[in-house]
Amino acid sequence: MTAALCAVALLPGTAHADNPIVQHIYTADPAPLVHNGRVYLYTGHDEDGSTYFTMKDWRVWSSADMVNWTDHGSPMSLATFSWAKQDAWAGQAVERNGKFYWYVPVVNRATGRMAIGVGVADSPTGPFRDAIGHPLVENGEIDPTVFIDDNGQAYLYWGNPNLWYVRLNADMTSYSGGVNQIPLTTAGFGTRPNGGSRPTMYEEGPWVYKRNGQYYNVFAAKCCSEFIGYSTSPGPTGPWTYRGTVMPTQGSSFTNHPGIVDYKGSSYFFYHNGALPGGGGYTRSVSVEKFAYNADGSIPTINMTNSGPPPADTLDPYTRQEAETINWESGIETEPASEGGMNIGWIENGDNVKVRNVAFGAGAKTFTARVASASAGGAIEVRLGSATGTVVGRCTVAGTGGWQTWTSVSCPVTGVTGTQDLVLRFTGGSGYLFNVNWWQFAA
Ligand code: FUB
Repeated sequence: MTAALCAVALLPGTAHADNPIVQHIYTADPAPLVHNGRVYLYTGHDEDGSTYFTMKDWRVWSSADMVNWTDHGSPMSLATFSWAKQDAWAGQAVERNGKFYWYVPVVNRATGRMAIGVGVADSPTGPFRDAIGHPLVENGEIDPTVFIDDNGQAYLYWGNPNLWYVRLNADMTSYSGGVNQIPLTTAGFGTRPNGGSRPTMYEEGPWVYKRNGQYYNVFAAKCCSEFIGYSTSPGPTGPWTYRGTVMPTQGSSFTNHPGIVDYKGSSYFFYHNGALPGGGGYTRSVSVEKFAYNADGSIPTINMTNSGPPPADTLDPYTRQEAETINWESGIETEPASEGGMNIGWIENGDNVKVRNVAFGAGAKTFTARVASASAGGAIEVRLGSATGTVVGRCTVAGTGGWQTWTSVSCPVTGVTGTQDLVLRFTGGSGYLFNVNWWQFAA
């Protein structure tokens, strides 16, 4: 993966790419959630070199600006559900009364069928635990989406090849009224060419939400390859009307998967494709595009881009920033840090991390980084603009005696004003140099 990502950094035209939003692992099946001024993004995780949907854990990321994403690691995995055998596939998280509920499909070891489990946590970044110790619902189908209506009634929808829902109780971990099937009519979900046993466009991956009194079901359509289509309804249980294409079949993955939120006054569409080196149908990556609804509430056609959305905000370098808050990286990996959160590691000579739209204002004078090294260390070059941009500071990192033995290093910086992209470029000898937990500038 590292070698492949070094290659992408060298490709012409990718220098300003913001998509895919994560480059150090493969991610899939995005499910965004806005909470307390941040976007939390829940994803699956395609294993390197996978030749099937070989997925063992889920991942959480967050952003305050839609261009720099913080890696929160893996707070939920197959091991969270003692009854789960395999296939950590597409889910969605929602907040209710200060708790976070994450609905996911996994294979039930006892039955060999796909079932929906629910994890619960006190924080959007977990850790998540199995809320009920058994499947919430099981009928062999996948891809739960959860939605809480204005009157407090919550719904869980899921399904492939059918489409189902239950009315969740206020505890979010039980339901009333049985399992209901949504009729897949061609009026509701479009007509599939040569559909056979699947006459409508609906395939999988529903994403249900409400906007201006209208209910939307955005879903992966047709197969294979999929496109993203959508239907609307005056109520949460239908009748649905097919409204057409959101995202055409694009990218080198035969699946796609939608997630939509409004954030800081704009609308964002999350999806996945095979855009990373080594990427494809089983090695996917999540990307995001900004869009605006049409005046009548319809969704415009959204195309995949390498550039992604413009920044929704600036990043403050005078507060502590996690090293794993990244716009684009080359060569690094991440891991849990002994001081909490994650750190970046596996850093070799020339690896670098870019952070976009950093508001330095009148001027920064000092750069500080929290570092650890079981080797001889190296140096952090503080650069502006790009990995080949002006070097405005250079911090030496000595060995600390361990990859989790942390110390802080500081160095002066000059000419760091205004709002700029920041690149931390790591230099040293051969092998792994050091880890970085966080960094901060002082004015
Ligand atoms: O990621 C595994 C499966 O692929 C998901 O559950 C589907 O939505 C498709 O993206």
